[in-house]
Amino acid sequence: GQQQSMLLQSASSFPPPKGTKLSYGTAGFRADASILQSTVFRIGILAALRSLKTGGAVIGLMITASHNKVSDNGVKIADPSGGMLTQDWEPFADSIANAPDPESLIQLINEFATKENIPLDGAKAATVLLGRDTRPSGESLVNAAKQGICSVVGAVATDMGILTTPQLHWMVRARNKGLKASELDYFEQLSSSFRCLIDLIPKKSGGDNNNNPIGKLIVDCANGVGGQKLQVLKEKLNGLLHLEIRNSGESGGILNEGVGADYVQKEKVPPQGFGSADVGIRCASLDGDADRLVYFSVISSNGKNKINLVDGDKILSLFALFIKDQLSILLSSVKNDEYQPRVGVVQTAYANGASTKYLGQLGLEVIFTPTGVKYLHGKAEEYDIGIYFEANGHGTILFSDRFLNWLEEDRKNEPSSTAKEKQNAVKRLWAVSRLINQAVGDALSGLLLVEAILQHMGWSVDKWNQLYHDLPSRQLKVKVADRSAVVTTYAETSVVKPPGIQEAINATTEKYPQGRCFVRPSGTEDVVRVYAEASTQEAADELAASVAKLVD
Ligand code: 16G
Ligand code: ZN
Repeated sequence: GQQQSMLLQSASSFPPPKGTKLSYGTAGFRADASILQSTVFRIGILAALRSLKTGGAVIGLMITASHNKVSDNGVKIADPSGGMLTQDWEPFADSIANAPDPESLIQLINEFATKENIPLDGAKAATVLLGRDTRPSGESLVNAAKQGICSVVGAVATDMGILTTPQLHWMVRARNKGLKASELDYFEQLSSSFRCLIDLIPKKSGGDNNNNPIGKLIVDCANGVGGQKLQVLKEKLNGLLHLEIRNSGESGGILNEGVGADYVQKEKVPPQGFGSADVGIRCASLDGDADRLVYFSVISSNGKNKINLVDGDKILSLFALFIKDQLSILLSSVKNDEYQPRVGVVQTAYANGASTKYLGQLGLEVIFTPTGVKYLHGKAEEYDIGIYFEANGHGTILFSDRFLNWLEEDRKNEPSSTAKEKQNAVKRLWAVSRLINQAVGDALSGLLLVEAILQHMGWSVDKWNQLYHDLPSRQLKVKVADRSAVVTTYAETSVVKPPGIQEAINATTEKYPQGRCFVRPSGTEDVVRVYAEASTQEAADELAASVAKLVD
């Protein structure tokens, strides 16, 4: 009927690229932007179907290739919760992206719709929100997505323009919860909850808290979308945050080239535009779509500029420490048989061993999952307060409804005689739950939470960095013919295939004090990655190099 001819007609305008097989991967489809028109068009169709399948819930479609080079682009889907697309739809995403012609595409869609009971009669409405980062290819790819969405009868595409990835996820989540969900609402919620945390900082006797005691922050925005959005927040915060924005992309730098969180974390060097004049100042880097955040400070040694890196593990540790402190204030008078919120901290094998040890010493439960936000997020959801971070700077804090309801009750029923500090702890946790983006890791909301906690503690970046000392580590990548030949288990810490490799890795690792090493196939590139950790940098380098030879 009408539906079939609409699909057939629009699909013919988006022929798939010849000779490339695309895969949805850890973070959606990514490739050179020039070959993505057809893929994005088809994922537009998928997004509309996903909305129909979920009873008309709002779905997000984001055009970005994050920290990859400016000529790349990509597409990924946000589910109704604001989280990543459910994994059981990934095979469908793969198969429609690779369908060779319109006829086979439509056949796949019909089969899937039947199997999943998706009504294709146009009787139901579907809504997809679209966002894109600052890549020049974004606009035409958004148009391809719109055409895909609109070729499903009853589906409506709403273009939200240029956004950070986490903003789009936040909006999807808010829309589906019936909350205020515009970009302005996002900025309002972040800035008001930040303000609230600052207002709750215990006043030192005699002093006042208004002149931020920890000095300015300089932010490298990767020449991407984070720059313009951070500028808005800065204006809203009107002096509460002493902030200098660099690499905003507005004065000519190239997206992700020698800048951004991925570059800084992997290369352990200052980004472009940072140098010896910045020594001692607190600095941060966002990635190209502002869903990753790392901090650093510039150090000068023998005339060369290096950095002290404060990575995702340390952001996680700061958050965990703060949450734990506030909870213990709150729970100090709670009887044992009352509700005891469970806190879980989620990491991957890339987490520095020293961070895992530190978190354990705080008495927190630490859990490991494979790399990729969908795994960490899913695990964190199992707790009343789930805190997750990848070392690369992607992470957030999730609060269960049960916990937030309990907090709200507690807040209402707290007798006025209760110690003021306990009331304040309630308010702080409440503010954190509003400041942090619970849909997905968000560099902007994470940055504000770091800044609020550092001000609360009165800590410099160096003081924070000394929570524990990172073990020296090394990452390498090995180009291989077929990365899927390497299969891992136990949250990627152990190789099951090819046989014999894990034994060899173990034998090599044993030779190094505090040695730890694992290999895993990348989810985003045609490589196998090697990670090694040991008591000295030389040892970590050597261990990584020896193990790289084993997989070559
Ligand atoms: C993607 C993932 C990130 C992961 C990285 C690993 C999302 C949104 N992003 O960027 O979490 O750390 O891939 O890349 O899931 P790799 O598999 O190439 O090492
Ligand atoms: Zn990113």
